[in-house]
Amino acid sequence: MPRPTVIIALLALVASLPVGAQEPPVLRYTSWMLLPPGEVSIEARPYGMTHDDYTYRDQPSFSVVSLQGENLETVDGRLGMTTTVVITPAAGDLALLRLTPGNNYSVPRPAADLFWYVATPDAPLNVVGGFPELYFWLPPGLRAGTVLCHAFSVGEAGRLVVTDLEGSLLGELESDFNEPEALLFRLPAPAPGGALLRLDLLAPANPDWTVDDAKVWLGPEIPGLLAPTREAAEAIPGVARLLGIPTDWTLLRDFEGEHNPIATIQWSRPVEEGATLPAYDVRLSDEQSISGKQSLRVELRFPEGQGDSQELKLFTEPLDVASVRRVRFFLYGDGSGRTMIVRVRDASQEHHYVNVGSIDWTGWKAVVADFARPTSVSGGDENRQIDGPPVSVVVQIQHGRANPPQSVLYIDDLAVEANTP
Ligand SMILES: [Ca+2]
Ligand SMILES: [Ca+2]
Ligand SMILES: [Ca+2]
Repeated sequence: MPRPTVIIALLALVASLPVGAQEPPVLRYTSWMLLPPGEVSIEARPYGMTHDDYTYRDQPSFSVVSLQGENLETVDGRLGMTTTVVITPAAGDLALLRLTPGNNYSVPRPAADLFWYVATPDAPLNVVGGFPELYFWLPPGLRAGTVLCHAFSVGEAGRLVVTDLEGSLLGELESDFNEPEALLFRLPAPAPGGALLRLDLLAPANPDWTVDDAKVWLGPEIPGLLAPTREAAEAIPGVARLLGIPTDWTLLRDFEGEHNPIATIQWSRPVEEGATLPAYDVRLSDEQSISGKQSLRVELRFPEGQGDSQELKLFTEPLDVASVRRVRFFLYGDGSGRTMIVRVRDASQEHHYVNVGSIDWTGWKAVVADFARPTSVSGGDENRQIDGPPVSVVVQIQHGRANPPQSVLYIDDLAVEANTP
């Protein structure tokens, strides 16, 4: 029998091993993975194993879902046991695995060499205790990007860190993340083929905080896949194309220099001659930026308590663009809750509108408008295609009774994805 000192030394060694290189992320609630056919062993770990204060009886279950959204199989796990789920070749080259351990934990270990955790705004990674090493791919044409985290319990927090593969720090954010918050990271130089980057969610330095439950997702400018290895991250561009995730963006305007590409500014409802309010101020500014040193600063002011609905429309100058599938820009939000519409006016004066929701965040975040699914189309040649060149992009910012009387927003890096047949 080994002497107790040997056992203690062994335990100390195990405890000092870096968590993560060997230990996959621990998942909770609902998380998704993307993976090829093969076996996945999934440990259903009871919450009570790490928290002796409570036991959840939630039944863990795991579902194989095709890329078309069809539920192919659901397997129930057993708490404290490991279940093997087999994804058959009939599921396709890639399938989704939905893990729903409820309030308990699941630890999936795929046999495949290449697989990915889904981390999108709609399907965030629900991870427990953080993770030390996952990889993602930033598409070409981007000098910056965002990673978001939400750890709603007070005191449950984390430190998001983005580095390049050489270990250079590109961005870091420690927060309680009681509300969703974005880490903005920047590349030192453009990466023509895109960039492979590393993401860690680590224990916070603040001694009053711990890393426990956290939702993590990538900004909409980034394919929402987190890879456990560099090799799996290198495969993301191909996987993204297969899934129809946009990766080929053309940067149109970066709002640098002297020339303001906003050619026309209009209110949707007439404003009296000489009226001091509502008012706007739209100009290039060096107060905030995604690229370079400048962005477009947009200030709106309304009379206090003014309830009339109003809308400010910002038209770009004509842009030399032949076709548009998606429009993307970065918006520095102010949490005002104002709603926004992105419109494209084509060469025939046909107007394509996409409602992109409300500005419910603070700081930089990408806004993506998908014109394959427009909210409405009107006028022009009525062929429901965006026919250029030229086209103009119109950003429409709406004001209503519930919104605060003043907003300052910033817009940077307007880009489009062409409509490839
Ligand atoms: Ca928190
Ligand atoms: Ca800029
Ligand atoms: Ca048209």
